[in-house]
Amino acid sequence: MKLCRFRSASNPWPTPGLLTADGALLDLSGAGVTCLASLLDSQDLLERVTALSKLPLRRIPLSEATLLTPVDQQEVWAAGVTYLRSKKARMEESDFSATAYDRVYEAERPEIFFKSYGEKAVATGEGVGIRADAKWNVPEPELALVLNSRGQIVGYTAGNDMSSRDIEGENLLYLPQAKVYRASCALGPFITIGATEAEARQWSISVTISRGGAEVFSGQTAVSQIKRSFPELAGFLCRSQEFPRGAVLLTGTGVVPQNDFTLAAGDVVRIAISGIGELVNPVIVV
Ligand code: DO4
Ligand code: MG
Repeated sequence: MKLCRFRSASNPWPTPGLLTADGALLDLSGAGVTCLASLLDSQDLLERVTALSKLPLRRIPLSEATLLTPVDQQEVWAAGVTYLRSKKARMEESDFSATAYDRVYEAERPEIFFKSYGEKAVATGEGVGIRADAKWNVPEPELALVLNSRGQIVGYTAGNDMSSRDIEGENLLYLPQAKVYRASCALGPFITIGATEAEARQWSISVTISRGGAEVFSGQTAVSQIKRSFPELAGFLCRSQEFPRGAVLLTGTGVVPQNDFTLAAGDVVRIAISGIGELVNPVIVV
């Protein structure tokens, strides 16, 4: 089952929705659900959403809805160097930091960094940013774990952990600047609930980048290639930490364009995760 937040012509407020089998959105606000994060916090989420799906709620054709990010006020964090491909790419971009990436890939403790406030993340259709002071910019297509306020993984969404590779490569201490800036995080469009980790590990992640209508990069990976288990990543995020509104954890990238590739303003990045849907964003300079 897939949850989202959307706006429609008849309702300009962010509204929680459930995607139906025939591709419409059920307006969950008609059943008193006004906040997706609160719904995700339900003790028995699957049972609750199944019950909601049977109610005679208003249906909005997907083509008439504007999909928003599927997060409210959750913090967004990101794990890094969880795929061999990511470790290799980081080691290539920086002699200076190469051993740090090598070590963290093997270490018990994963790399985890703060990425965005939920309200700053951008939705499908909105611009993702490349920094005006960076020369080497790439998207990072990632599966994102959605956690409730009890630290339980309750769903999955797609994410783009936009990165400035020249800034990151210059000095590891510049990582927050390479990763956290305006429109550096895209999320959505749906949160898939009810899938086990084993099922999610069957999914594929693909990214295509087009420029002036022509494809300039495409790549693919499999969720099964993530080195660490989902509870391991979520467990480290929640150590000595609390998320009263829940959290989102990007799980790292397994697709990195060749080293001579950089994004340009006007490019369109399409990230598709087989169990979730497609996140599409034009690139803007910020
Ligand atoms: O340490 C750099 C960031 C790693 C990352 O974002 C990833 O592997 O996806
Ligand atoms: Mg990343």
